[in-house]
Amino acid sequence: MRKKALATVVASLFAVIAVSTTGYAKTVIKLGTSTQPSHIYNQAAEYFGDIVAKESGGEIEVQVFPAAQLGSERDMVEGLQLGSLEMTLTSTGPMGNFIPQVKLFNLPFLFKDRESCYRVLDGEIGQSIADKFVKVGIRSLGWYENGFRNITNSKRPINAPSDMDGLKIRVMEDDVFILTMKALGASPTPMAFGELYTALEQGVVDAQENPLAVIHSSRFFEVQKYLAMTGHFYSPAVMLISEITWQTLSPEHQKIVADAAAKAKTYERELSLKADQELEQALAKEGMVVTHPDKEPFVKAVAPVYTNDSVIKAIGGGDQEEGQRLIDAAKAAAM
Ligand code: EAX
Repeated sequence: MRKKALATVVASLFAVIAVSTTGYAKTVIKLGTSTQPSHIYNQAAEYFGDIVAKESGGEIEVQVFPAAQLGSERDMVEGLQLGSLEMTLTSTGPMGNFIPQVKLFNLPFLFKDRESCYRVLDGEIGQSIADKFVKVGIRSLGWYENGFRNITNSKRPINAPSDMDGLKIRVMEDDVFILTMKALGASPTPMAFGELYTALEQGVVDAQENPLAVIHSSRFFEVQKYLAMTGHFYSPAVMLISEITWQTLSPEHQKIVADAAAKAKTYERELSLKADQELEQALAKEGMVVTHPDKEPFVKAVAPVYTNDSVIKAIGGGDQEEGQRLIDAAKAAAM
Protein backbone atom coordinates (compact mmCIF):
# COMPACT_ATOMS: atom_id res chain seq x y z
CA MET A 1 0.00 0.00 0.00
CA ARG A 2 2.87 2.39 0.95
CA LYS A 3 4.49 1.78 -2.49
CA LYS A 4 1.18 2.65 -4.25
CA ALA A 5 0.77 5.82 -2.19
CA LEU A 6 4.35 6.82 -2.99
CA ALA A 7 3.76 6.19 -6.72
CA THR A 8 0.70 8.42 -6.60
CA VAL A 9 2.64 11.22 -4.91
CA VAL A 10 5.46 10.96 -7.48
CA ALA A 11 2.95 10.95 -10.39
CA SER A 12 1.25 14.04 -8.95
CA LEU A 13 4.61 15.80 -8.61
CA PHE A 14 5.38 15.12 -12.27
CA ALA A 15 1.96 16.49 -13.22
CA VAL A 16 2.64 19.67 -11.23
CA ILE A 17 6.08 20.04 -12.87
CA ALA A 18 4.46 19.55 -16.30
CA VAL A 19 1.94 22.29 -15.55
CA SER A 20 4.49 24.69 -14.04
CA THR A 21 6.97 24.35 -16.93
CA THR A 22 4.33 24.77 -19.60
CA GLY A 23 2.04 27.11 -17.66
CA TYR A 24 -1.05 25.03 -18.47
CA ALA A 25 -2.27 21.46 -18.22
CA LYS A 26 -2.81 20.16 -21.78
CA THR A 27 -6.39 19.05 -22.41
CA VAL A 28 -6.40 15.52 -23.86
CA ILE A 29 -9.58 14.47 -25.69
CA LYS A 30 -9.99 10.75 -26.46
CA LEU A 31 -12.22 10.29 -29.54
CA GLY A 32 -13.51 6.76 -30.18
CA THR A 33 -15.05 5.21 -33.31
CA SER A 34 -16.28 1.73 -34.22
CA THR A 35 -14.76 1.51 -37.69
CA GLN A 36 -11.39 0.49 -39.10
CA PRO A 37 -8.55 3.08 -39.19
CA SER A 38 -8.91 3.64 -42.95
CA HIS A 39 -12.65 4.41 -42.70
CA ILE A 40 -13.86 7.98 -43.34
CA TYR A 41 -14.84 8.49 -39.68
CA ASN A 42 -11.21 8.16 -38.65
CA GLN A 43 -9.88 10.27 -41.50
CA ALA A 44 -12.31 12.99 -40.39
CA ALA A 45 -11.42 12.50 -36.71
CA GLU A 46 -7.69 12.95 -37.44
CA TYR A 47 -8.50 16.01 -39.57
CA PHE A 48 -10.56 17.39 -36.66
CA GLY A 49 -7.71 16.72 -34.23
CA ASP A 50 -5.14 18.46 -36.44
CA ILE A 51 -7.27 21.62 -36.62
CA VAL A 52 -7.92 21.61 -32.86
CA ALA A 53 -4.20 21.17 -32.05
CA LYS A 54 -3.21 23.96 -34.46
CA GLU A 55 -5.91 26.43 -33.42
CA SER A 56 -5.32 25.81 -29.71
CA GLY A 57 -1.55 26.18 -30.05
CA GLY A 58 -1.17 22.64 -28.73
CA GLU A 59 -3.28 23.27 -25.63
CA ILE A 60 -5.75 20.56 -26.76
CA GLU A 61 -4.67 17.14 -28.02
CA VAL A 62 -7.18 14.80 -29.71
CA GLN A 63 -6.31 11.09 -29.54
CA VAL A 64 -8.31 8.95 -32.02
CA PHE A 65 -9.16 5.34 -31.05
CA PRO A 66 -10.71 3.45 -34.02
CA ALA A 67 -12.05 -0.10 -34.38
CA ALA A 68 -14.17 -0.12 -31.20
CA GLN A 69 -11.03 -0.10 -29.00
CA LEU A 70 -13.03 1.96 -26.49
CA GLY A 71 -16.19 -0.17 -26.83
CA SER A 72 -19.23 -0.40 -29.10
CA GLU A 73 -20.94 2.75 -30.38
CA ARG A 74 -23.51 2.35 -27.62
CA ASP A 75 -20.76 1.84 -24.97
CA MET A 76 -18.97 4.97 -26.16
CA VAL A 77 -22.11 7.12 -25.95
CA GLU A 78 -22.62 5.82 -22.40
CA GLY A 79 -18.97 6.71 -21.73
CA LEU A 80 -19.69 10.29 -22.78
CA GLN A 81 -22.65 10.42 -20.40
CA LEU A 82 -20.41 9.22 -17.54
CA GLY A 83 -17.51 11.47 -18.51
CA SER A 84 -15.17 8.48 -18.87
CA LEU A 85 -14.82 9.23 -22.59
CA GLU A 86 -14.65 12.72 -24.10
CA MET A 87 -15.80 12.27 -27.75
CA THR A 88 -17.08 9.79 -30.28
CA LEU A 89 -18.02 9.89 -33.96
CA THR A 90 -20.85 7.37 -34.21
CA SER A 91 -23.67 6.28 -36.47
CA THR A 92 -27.19 7.07 -35.28
CA GLY A 93 -27.75 3.30 -35.05
CA PRO A 94 -27.79 3.03 -31.25
CA MET A 95 -28.77 6.68 -30.66
CA GLY A 96 -32.49 5.95 -30.68
CA ASN A 97 -31.96 4.23 -27.33
CA PHE A 98 -30.78 7.56 -25.87
CA ILE A 99 -32.95 10.04 -27.80
CA PRO A 100 -35.95 8.23 -29.38
CA GLN A 101 -36.57 11.07 -31.84
CA VAL A 102 -33.38 10.01 -33.67
CA LYS A 103 -35.31 6.97 -34.91
CA LEU A 104 -36.79 9.38 -37.47
CA PHE A 105 -33.49 9.16 -39.37
CA ASN A 106 -33.56 5.36 -39.20
CA LEU A 107 -36.73 5.12 -41.31
CA PRO A 108 -36.24 3.15 -44.55
CA PHE A 109 -36.12 5.05 -47.88
CA LEU A 110 -36.88 8.37 -46.10
CA PHE A 111 -34.25 10.18 -48.18
CA LYS A 112 -33.72 9.79 -51.92
CA ASP A 113 -30.42 11.64 -52.18
CA ARG A 114 -27.82 13.56 -50.14
CA GLU A 115 -29.38 16.95 -50.83
CA SER A 116 -32.64 15.86 -49.20
CA CYS A 117 -30.71 14.38 -46.24
CA TYR A 118 -28.80 17.57 -45.64
CA ARG A 119 -31.94 19.73 -45.95
CA VAL A 120 -33.41 17.81 -43.02
CA LEU A 121 -30.27 17.21 -40.93
CA ASP A 122 -28.86 20.74 -41.31
CA GLY A 123 -32.27 22.38 -41.06
CA GLU A 124 -34.79 22.92 -38.25
CA ILE A 125 -35.62 19.20 -37.82
CA GLY A 126 -32.00 18.10 -37.42
CA GLN A 127 -31.24 21.00 -35.08
CA SER A 128 -34.32 20.41 -32.90
CA ILE A 129 -33.35 16.76 -32.43
CA ALA A 130 -29.66 17.54 -31.84
CA ASP A 131 -30.69 20.08 -29.17
CA LYS A 132 -32.25 17.24 -27.16
CA PHE A 133 -28.92 15.48 -26.71
CA VAL A 134 -27.68 17.80 -23.93
CA LYS A 135 -30.42 16.66 -21.56
CA VAL A 136 -28.91 13.14 -21.60
CA GLY A 137 -25.34 14.42 -21.08
CA ILE A 138 -24.06 14.45 -24.66
CA ARG A 139 -23.62 17.40 -27.04
CA SER A 140 -23.84 17.21 -30.84
CA LEU A 141 -21.06 18.93 -32.77
CA GLY A 142 -22.72 18.22 -36.11
CA TRP A 143 -24.46 15.63 -38.24
CA TYR A 144 -21.82 13.75 -40.18
CA GLU A 145 -22.42 10.92 -42.64
CA ASN A 146 -22.31 7.17 -42.43
CA GLY A 147 -24.10 6.96 -45.76
CA PHE A 148 -26.66 5.07 -47.81
CA ARG A 149 -26.72 1.47 -46.66
CA ASN A 150 -26.57 -1.53 -49.02
CA ILE A 151 -27.09 -5.22 -48.35
CA THR A 152 -24.33 -7.83 -48.54
CA ASN A 153 -24.81 -11.57 -48.06
CA SER A 154 -23.14 -14.93 -48.55
CA LYS A 155 -26.14 -16.84 -49.97
CA ARG A 156 -27.60 -15.36 -53.15
CA PRO A 157 -27.91 -12.30 -55.40
CA ILE A 158 -30.62 -9.92 -54.15
CA ASN A 159 -32.85 -8.55 -56.95
CA ALA A 160 -36.25 -8.41 -55.22
CA PRO A 161 -37.66 -8.53 -51.67
CA SER A 162 -38.45 -12.24 -52.19
CA ASP A 163 -34.68 -12.85 -52.33
CA MET A 164 -34.52 -11.63 -48.71
CA ASP A 165 -36.77 -14.45 -47.45
CA GLY A 166 -35.27 -16.11 -44.40
CA LEU A 167 -31.90 -14.37 -44.76
CA LYS A 168 -30.23 -14.09 -41.32
CA ILE A 169 -29.19 -10.45 -41.40
CA ARG A 170 -27.34 -8.47 -38.74
CA VAL A 171 -28.82 -5.07 -37.99
CA MET A 172 -27.89 -2.17 -35.73
CA GLU A 173 -29.51 -2.17 -32.32
CA ASP A 174 -32.80 -0.39 -32.94
CA ASP A 175 -36.35 -1.64 -33.46
CA VAL A 176 -36.79 0.34 -36.69
CA PHE A 177 -34.04 -1.72 -38.35
CA ILE A 178 -35.55 -4.96 -36.99
CA LEU A 179 -39.06 -4.06 -38.24
CA THR A 180 -37.71 -3.06 -41.66
CA MET A 181 -35.85 -6.32 -42.24
CA LYS A 182 -38.82 -8.37 -41.00
CA ALA A 183 -41.06 -6.47 -43.45
CA LEU A 184 -38.68 -7.59 -46.20
CA GLY A 185 -39.00 -11.21 -45.07
CA ALA A 186 -35.53 -11.50 -43.56
CA SER A 187 -34.60 -12.69 -40.07
CA PRO A 188 -32.82 -9.76 -38.31
CA THR A 189 -30.28 -10.10 -35.48
CA PRO A 190 -29.29 -6.88 -33.64
CA MET A 191 -25.54 -6.91 -32.95
CA ALA A 192 -22.75 -4.48 -32.12
CA PHE A 193 -20.61 -3.63 -35.13
CA GLY A 194 -17.37 -4.91 -33.54
CA GLU A 195 -18.74 -8.49 -33.51
CA LEU A 196 -19.95 -8.43 -37.12
CA TYR A 197 -16.94 -9.60 -39.15
CA THR A 198 -16.51 -12.74 -37.01
CA ALA A 199 -20.28 -13.43 -37.09
CA LEU A 200 -20.21 -13.29 -40.90
CA GLU A 201 -17.04 -15.39 -41.08
CA GLN A 202 -18.52 -18.07 -38.82
CA GLY A 203 -21.92 -18.03 -40.54
CA VAL A 204 -23.75 -16.88 -37.40
CA VAL A 205 -25.42 -14.42 -39.78
CA ASP A 206 -25.63 -14.61 -43.59
CA ALA A 207 -25.90 -10.90 -44.26
CA GLN A 208 -25.38 -7.36 -43.09
CA GLU A 209 -26.10 -3.88 -44.42
CA ASN A 210 -23.80 -0.87 -44.42
CA PRO A 211 -22.52 1.95 -46.63
CA LEU A 212 -19.80 1.06 -49.14
CA ALA A 213 -17.14 2.90 -47.10
CA VAL A 214 -17.83 0.58 -44.15
CA ILE A 215 -18.12 -2.58 -46.30
CA HIS A 216 -14.77 -1.83 -47.96
CA SER A 217 -12.78 -0.63 -44.92
CA SER A 218 -14.02 -3.59 -42.84
CA ARG A 219 -13.09 -5.98 -45.70
CA PHE A 220 -16.53 -7.62 -45.66
CA PHE A 221 -15.82 -8.70 -49.26
CA GLU A 222 -13.66 -11.43 -47.68
CA VAL A 223 -16.75 -13.04 -46.10
CA GLN A 224 -19.61 -11.80 -48.30
CA LYS A 225 -20.11 -12.73 -51.96
CA TYR A 226 -23.12 -10.62 -52.94
CA LEU A 227 -23.70 -6.85 -52.78
CA ALA A 228 -27.15 -5.38 -53.53
CA MET A 229 -27.20 -1.60 -54.03
CA THR A 230 -30.49 -1.07 -52.21
CA GLY A 231 -29.73 2.23 -50.42
CA HIS A 232 -32.58 1.28 -48.09
CA PHE A 233 -31.45 3.47 -45.14
CA TYR A 234 -29.57 6.76 -45.11
CA SER A 235 -27.49 6.48 -41.96
CA PRO A 236 -26.35 9.81 -40.49
CA ALA A 237 -23.37 9.89 -38.19
CA VAL A 238 -22.94 12.41 -35.40
CA MET A 239 -19.87 13.93 -33.75
CA LEU A 240 -20.55 13.91 -30.03
CA ILE A 241 -18.76 15.40 -27.01
CA SER A 242 -19.47 14.63 -23.38
CA GLU A 243 -21.33 17.53 -21.79
CA ILE A 244 -19.08 17.03 -18.75
CA THR A 245 -16.04 17.54 -21.00
CA TRP A 246 -17.65 20.47 -22.80
CA GLN A 247 -18.27 22.32 -19.54
CA THR A 248 -14.59 21.99 -18.57
CA LEU A 249 -13.51 23.80 -21.75
CA SER A 250 -13.01 27.57 -21.78
CA PRO A 251 -15.28 29.55 -24.15
CA GLU A 252 -12.26 29.97 -26.44
CA HIS A 253 -11.57 26.21 -26.49
CA GLN A 254 -15.29 25.47 -26.98
CA LYS A 255 -15.26 27.68 -30.09
CA ILE A 256 -12.09 25.99 -31.41
CA VAL A 257 -13.64 22.52 -30.95
CA ALA A 258 -17.00 23.51 -32.47
CA ASP A 259 -15.43 25.25 -35.48
CA ALA A 260 -13.06 22.32 -36.10
CA ALA A 261 -15.99 19.88 -35.95
CA ALA A 262 -17.88 21.95 -38.53
CA LYS A 263 -14.91 21.90 -40.89
CA ALA A 264 -14.37 18.15 -40.35
CA LYS A 265 -18.08 17.52 -41.06
CA THR A 266 -17.77 19.04 -44.54
CA TYR A 267 -14.58 17.08 -45.16
CA GLU A 268 -16.14 13.79 -43.98
CA ARG A 269 -19.24 14.22 -46.14
CA GLU A 270 -16.96 14.79 -49.16
CA LEU A 271 -15.07 11.59 -48.32
CA SER A 272 -18.36 9.70 -48.05
CA LEU A 273 -19.55 10.89 -51.47
CA LYS A 274 -16.18 9.96 -52.99
CA ALA A 275 -16.43 6.51 -51.41
CA ASP A 276 -19.85 5.93 -53.00
CA GLN A 277 -18.47 7.01 -56.38
CA GLU A 278 -15.45 4.71 -56.24
CA LEU A 279 -16.01 1.70 -53.97
CA GLU A 280 -18.69 -0.23 -55.88
CA GLN A 281 -16.08 -0.85 -58.60
CA ALA A 282 -13.42 -1.62 -56.00
CA LEU A 283 -15.67 -4.18 -54.31
CA ALA A 284 -16.47 -5.83 -57.65
CA LYS A 285 -12.71 -6.06 -58.25
CA GLU A 286 -12.45 -7.85 -54.90
CA GLY A 287 -14.85 -10.47 -56.27
CA MET A 288 -18.25 -9.28 -55.05
CA VAL A 289 -21.23 -9.92 -57.35
CA VAL A 290 -23.12 -6.60 -57.47
CA THR A 291 -26.84 -6.22 -58.22
CA HIS A 292 -28.93 -3.04 -58.62
CA PRO A 293 -32.45 -4.04 -57.57
CA ASP A 294 -35.50 -1.95 -58.54
CA LYS A 295 -36.18 -0.07 -55.27
CA GLU A 296 -39.94 0.34 -55.70
CA PRO A 297 -40.87 -3.21 -54.52
CA PHE A 298 -38.62 -2.69 -51.47
CA VAL A 299 -40.24 0.70 -50.72
CA LYS A 300 -43.69 -0.90 -50.89
CA ALA A 301 -42.65 -3.86 -48.71
CA VAL A 302 -41.36 -1.62 -45.87
CA ALA A 303 -44.37 0.76 -45.86
CA PRO A 304 -45.80 -0.85 -42.66
CA VAL A 305 -42.83 0.56 -40.71
CA TYR A 306 -44.26 4.05 -41.28
CA THR A 307 -47.62 3.09 -39.74
CA ASN A 308 -46.18 1.23 -36.75
CA ASP A 309 -47.64 2.99 -33.70
CA SER A 310 -44.69 2.27 -31.40
CA VAL A 311 -42.23 3.70 -33.97
CA ILE A 312 -44.34 6.83 -34.55
CA LYS A 313 -44.76 7.35 -30.80
CA ALA A 314 -41.01 6.90 -30.16
CA ILE A 315 -40.15 9.43 -32.88
CA GLY A 316 -42.50 11.82 -31.12
CA GLY A 317 -40.74 11.29 -27.80
CA GLY A 318 -43.84 9.46 -26.51
CA ASP A 319 -46.36 11.65 -28.37
CA GLN A 320 -48.06 9.94 -31.33
CA GLU A 321 -49.21 13.20 -32.95
CA GLU A 322 -45.76 14.79 -32.61
CA GLY A 323 -44.19 11.69 -34.12
CA GLN A 324 -46.49 11.80 -37.14
CA ARG A 325 -45.82 15.53 -37.48
CA LEU A 326 -42.05 14.96 -37.50
CA ILE A 327 -42.32 12.13 -40.05
CA ASP A 328 -44.54 14.23 -42.35
CA ALA A 329 -42.23 17.24 -41.97
CA ALA A 330 -39.15 15.16 -42.77
CA LYS A 331 -40.84 13.61 -45.80
CA ALA A 332 -41.91 17.06 -47.04
CA ALA A 333 -38.44 18.55 -46.51
CA ALA A 334 -36.83 15.54 -48.16
CA MET A 335 -38.94 15.88 -51.33
O1 EAX B 1 -21.02 3.55 -37.73
O2 EAX B 1 -23.06 -0.56 -36.73
C1 EAX B 1 -23.03 -0.24 -37.94
O3 EAX B 1 -23.39 -0.97 -38.88
C2 EAX B 1 -22.52 1.17 -38.29
O4 EAX B 1 -22.85 1.50 -39.61
C3 EAX B 1 -21.02 1.19 -38.15
O5 EAX B 1 -20.73 0.97 -36.81
C4 EAX B 1 -20.46 2.57 -38.57
